[in-house]
Amino acid sequence: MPIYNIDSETMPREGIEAIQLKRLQTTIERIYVTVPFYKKTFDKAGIKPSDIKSLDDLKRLPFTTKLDLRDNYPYDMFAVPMENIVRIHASSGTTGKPTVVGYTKRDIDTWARLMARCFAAAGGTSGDIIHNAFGYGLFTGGLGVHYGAEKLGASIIPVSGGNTKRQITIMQDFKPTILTGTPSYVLHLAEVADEMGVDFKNLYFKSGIFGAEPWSENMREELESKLHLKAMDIYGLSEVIGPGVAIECYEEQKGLHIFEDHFIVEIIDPETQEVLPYGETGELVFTSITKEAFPVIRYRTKDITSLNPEPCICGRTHIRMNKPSGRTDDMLIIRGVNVFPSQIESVLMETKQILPHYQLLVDRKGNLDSLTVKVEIDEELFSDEIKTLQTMEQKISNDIKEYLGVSAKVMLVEPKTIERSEGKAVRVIDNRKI
Ligand code: DLL
Repeated sequence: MPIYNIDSETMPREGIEAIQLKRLQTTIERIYVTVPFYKKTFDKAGIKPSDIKSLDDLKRLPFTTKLDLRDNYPYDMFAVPMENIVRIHASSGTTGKPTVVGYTKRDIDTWARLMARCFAAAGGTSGDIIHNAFGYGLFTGGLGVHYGAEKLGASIIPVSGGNTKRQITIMQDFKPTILTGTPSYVLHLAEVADEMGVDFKNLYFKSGIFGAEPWSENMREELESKLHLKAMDIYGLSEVIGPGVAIECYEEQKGLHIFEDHFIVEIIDPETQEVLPYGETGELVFTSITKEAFPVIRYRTKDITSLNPEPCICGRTHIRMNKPSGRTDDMLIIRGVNVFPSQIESVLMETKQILPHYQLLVDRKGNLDSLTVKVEIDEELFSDEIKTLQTMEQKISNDIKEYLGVSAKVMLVEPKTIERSEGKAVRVIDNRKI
């Protein structure tokens, strides 16, 4: 058993819940007196810290949203004085001001331990060399992974995103065994390796830890066969701590184990805000119970998934979340049909000769929405007759209609014509919003 698979990951439900309740009560008592926002919202809901007597009482507390964080920009949600803050990160978001998060020394240590546990779950040990292609900076990916790798005692290569050719040379020379990055950037790494005549088969990777954006099961197959490694999904968000909230295990790769000794998870119906039972799909909500500087209570993530409480073959007893399908604000509504980019990805990748690079364009003419799916195909096919391409476009369009119920125009394009990202991919261009 790896050193970081500590007892709390395998303890029976009652044990986890007892820890959660104690930590929740401590957090609520503290923030009631240190964060005016929470005092105000708890008072408004008529709840005092002493009312939290069981985990069920969590339901009585109000939700926190991104808008609340924006209203308290930049530091008003912090629960400690600025002299105790040692690190600040921010997530950009698409509109308006970024969301700012702070960490105390102890928070940085908690985060590093959580990330070390992620590595351990993904098969990592102190003997591993980790090639970290997550971006370093205000984004939590780079530094979060970095500190976790050091905590594990592994060797970290802080390459960050970009400078892609040099990354391939580093992979050949430094012999890293674990690769971390966004799935879209990692695919670009594979593409550049191919151009350089480097086959991942001859590199040294055993595990890949990919996240920060949704990716489908079909994308996992693509990544595993191209990169010759086992691909694990990692989930997290700046507001909750960064990467290290949940990860798939090496043994099963099915559902992401949530570190429940640090976070309480709920799934709600995004419309009615009612808490949903295990197995039902809805919006993920997190409460942090060990953070000092920036605790969040019932934070609405906008991420859509479901929970699975079954213990895993790896021995972990923590609740698993299924792979998120996307965010409520990324969901496209095309002529009344709801569809996530990751669902389109799944359909696209069922077709041979399609490359895993695509973009969705949404337009509105009059009152009618239209969806165009631009996807790259391999060179050989692209030089085929127009008629062959048209038949293929029609077939994919039919598949999308059949599986997802949405009409889409499919445009097959030449390889490398869709812009590559060094971090999170831009999957949707919504011209209705311009
Ligand atoms: O993306 C933290 C992170 C870094 C996670 C590295 C994993 C690896 P933010 O930039 O604040 O933080 O973005 C958080 O990204 O609410 C999801 O919508 C999305 N996201 C993160 N991980 C996944 C995943 C980092 N595995 C937002 N699958 C979240 C799907 C993901 N979406």
